[in-house]
Amino acid sequence: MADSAEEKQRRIVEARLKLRERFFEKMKQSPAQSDEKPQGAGPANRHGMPKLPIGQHETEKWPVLDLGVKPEVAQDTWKLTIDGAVEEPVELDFAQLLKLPQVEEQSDFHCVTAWSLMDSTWSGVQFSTLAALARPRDDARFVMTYAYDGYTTNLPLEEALKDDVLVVYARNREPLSREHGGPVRMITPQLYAWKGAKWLKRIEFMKEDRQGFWEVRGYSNSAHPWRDDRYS
Ligand SMILES: Nc1nc2c(c(=O)[nH]1)N[C@H]1C(S)=C(S)[C@@H](COP(=O)(O)O)O[C@H]1N2
Ligand SMILES: [Mo]
Repeated sequence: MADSAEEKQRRIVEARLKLRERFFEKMKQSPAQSDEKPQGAGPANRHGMPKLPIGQHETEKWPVLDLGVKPEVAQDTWKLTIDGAVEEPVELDFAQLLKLPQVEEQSDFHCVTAWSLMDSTWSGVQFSTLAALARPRDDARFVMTYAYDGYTTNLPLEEALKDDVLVVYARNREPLSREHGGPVRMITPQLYAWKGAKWLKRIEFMKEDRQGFWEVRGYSNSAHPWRDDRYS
């Protein structure tokens, strides 16, 4: 008999939290390091340096990570809601997303489970463009993103507004497949990849920080790969 979705998710969470335990064991065996410079082999933005953050290895094939469910969201029924602490709540469909200023950007994708997918070309819209549409109020300082599989993840506004944080629909000019979060997902190249929700459904601007799915379960709230900042 097929496992229930809850059972599947429970096992995924258990496996990922075991990785977290192993990381703490390793940390205990190594001396403390200063946070004055990023821990890794290249600059934080990399800019052409073929180097990885500490503890990461490069992958050629793009792995799929989720909570055991891959929601089927058709491009022509996909909708994105932007609300919360904003002047102008927005609802966008795919055609409207395409009418916004489009960007194509190369960046890397670092998963906390230690693989990095380097040099992808992403097509989409900057998060900051979507924010500009909704006009966050002065007291908005954080965002929560919600996905069609029930996943959530939170970000400080200053991270979300970085130029390379995109809401994307294509990688290397191929439409995003369902398993990778198609039709539309978010990417956060300067943070671990769990901060980018696949099957993006809603962006909520918040005055106070709240934690998302993995953050509640002990992943770092800040999630900086260049500081080896994986778990809290
Ligand atoms: N909706 C949703 N988004 C998600 C996840 C998820 O389970 N559900 N997993 C996160 C994690 S841990 C990673 S590493 C990346 C994985 O994206 P990929 O499956 O395309 O490699 O998506 C992130 N976004
Ligand atoms: Mo991940």
